[in-house]
Amino acid sequence: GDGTNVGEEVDYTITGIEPGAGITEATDNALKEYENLAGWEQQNSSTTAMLTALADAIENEEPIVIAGWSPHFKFAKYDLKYLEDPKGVYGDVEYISTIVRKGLKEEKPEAYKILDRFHWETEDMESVMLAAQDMEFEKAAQQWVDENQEKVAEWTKGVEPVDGTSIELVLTPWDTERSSAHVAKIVLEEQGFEVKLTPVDPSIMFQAIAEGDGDASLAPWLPATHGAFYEKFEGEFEDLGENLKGAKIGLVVPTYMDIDSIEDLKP
Ligand code: PBE
Repeated sequence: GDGTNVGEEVDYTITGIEPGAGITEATDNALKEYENLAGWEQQNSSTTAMLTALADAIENEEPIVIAGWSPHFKFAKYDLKYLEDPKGVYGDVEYISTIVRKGLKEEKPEAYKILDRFHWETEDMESVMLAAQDMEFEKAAQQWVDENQEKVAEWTKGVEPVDGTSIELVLTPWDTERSSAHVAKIVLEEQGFEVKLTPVDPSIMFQAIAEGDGDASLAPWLPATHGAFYEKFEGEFEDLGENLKGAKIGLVVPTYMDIDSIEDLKP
């Protein structure tokens, strides 16, 4: 087909994820910005529901338009493509940043040092996410730590062990962030910290760090995905810079769909 009836085929619906996700807000913006999306809707429920709908569509080679992101196993499992986004609503390449509460550097300098150094590659995160398909995140993260002792040693070099100092890491409820949070937890625990992981929505994550309810988060996707939340609390937390490069969000379709751009989604 030439893509002219895609809208009708998918009932003018973008299959989204949780209402509180950054990508949900970006998709709401896309619905406003692209004139050709007039009359389209975003359906929000959960990542699990989106993945089920995607699996069903692919099984039947039916069209589907999802709110998608990478790193994520769906790209390894299925043939998928990002739709071009000529208006740049979803931003370009994203990075994941580490933010900490003000005062952490002075109060828990050893944790600060480790968090400041924590960075890894897309492949590292993906290997934890893949392993976690068959086991708990705790185990998958432990496996990564065991296999990457050199990298971990770089983060902990010269850091004095502590005796049960508590530290709270705030994360968002997606596998990318479960991976980084569990790896950081293990590394901090090996240094004697007592680590609590608290999953919250992206908007709450920035607020929690700004208000000092949590110590740190490895979960902000920037500059676009969580950019609005970031700006709202800017100056009220410390940004330690990227811990992973090369993330991305956007509208995603199976490669068998004969469209390339968001502008090919017809009203
Ligand atoms: N995500 C994964 C999240 C952040 C990590 C892209 C689904 C979001 O807030 O959209």
